[in-house]
Amino acid sequence: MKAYRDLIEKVLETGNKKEDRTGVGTLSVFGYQMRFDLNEGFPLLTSKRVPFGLIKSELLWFLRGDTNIRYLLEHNNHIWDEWAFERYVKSDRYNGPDMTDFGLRAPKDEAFNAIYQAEMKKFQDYVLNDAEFSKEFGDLGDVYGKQWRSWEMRNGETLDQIANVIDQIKHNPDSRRLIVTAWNPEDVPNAALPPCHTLFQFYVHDNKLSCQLYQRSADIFLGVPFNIASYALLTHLIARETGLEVGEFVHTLGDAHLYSNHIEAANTLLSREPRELPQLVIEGDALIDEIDSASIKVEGYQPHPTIKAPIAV
Ligand code: DHF
Ligand code: TMP
Repeated sequence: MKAYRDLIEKVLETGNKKEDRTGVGTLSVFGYQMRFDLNEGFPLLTSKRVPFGLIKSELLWFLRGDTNIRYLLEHNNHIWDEWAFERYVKSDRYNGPDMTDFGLRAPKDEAFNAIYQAEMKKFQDYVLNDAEFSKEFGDLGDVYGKQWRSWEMRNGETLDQIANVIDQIKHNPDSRRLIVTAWNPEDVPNAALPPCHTLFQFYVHDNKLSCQLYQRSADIFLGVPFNIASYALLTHLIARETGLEVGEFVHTLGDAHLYSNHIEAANTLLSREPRELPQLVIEGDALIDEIDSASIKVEGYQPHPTIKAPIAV
């Protein structure tokens, strides 16, 4: 995972000071590429603990074609809560205390944070227990699950990009068109957060499956460790289903940024000695559409402790 450390160093040394949508501010570079040989171990960061369980349930959620956080909440996964909550508090239905800029205010204002946490808890309970509410406010709109599994076509039908790419990898492995895109310009305005991991391509050589991702926007400290492990896992799952070994994961970044309130955390991470990578184990032979979280494990993961950092909303 030296590639990841190099990225942090590069941004700390040469990053441009840049304001951003969230109001937090970043150090950012434009255009960067990392390569991970998936035969050298599973690329889950060891310099801080990265919660692999959350990565699995998020990927299985995408693969189900689901866009509603209800499934994530049922699996104790809260990584998308803020973006569903934001839509709710901006809607006519919300009549609680003012939540303007909750993401910026909560870390700085203890009294506000208590009120925000209480509202967020209520929101989560509604999404989990009230089907009608969940349908309306648990949904993130036209995000990954929809674009991957049921892209809307002009003729009114839907297109399953994942099933198609698996079929093409099996029957036409030399194809240069093994692409899945989450970026649907028409749907961008109707996504709680326009897709960050935008487009990926597969490549088959020597019986090995490689994957390259173009990520338009990359939160280096929080999002990127998840994104690397998630696409590494996806590559393993698709290799398994198409009878191939795994090759490389190539991670190409557009705006790669370190939020200004993550710099200290990033330096802590750099001060730590990297450890041996874990191994991925997938039990049984269930295919992508039936596989459950329990049959996917990492073994030998002995990371340094968690480093907490606030997420920019
Ligand atoms: N917004 C921003 N600003 N950065 C992101 O990385 C991001 N990622 C999203 C949605 N919006 C985003 C989806 N993925 C965490 C990691 C990935 C992710 C969302 C959140 C995160 O907070 N990770 C914490 C642990 C969280 C937990 O245990 O619940 C971490 O320390 O890795
Ligand atoms: P943006 O839409 O203004 O680019 O903000 C999205 C933020 O979320 C940005 O910091 C990148 C980050 N992000 C990731 O790094 N990885 C992800 O998987 C997701 C969903 C978001």
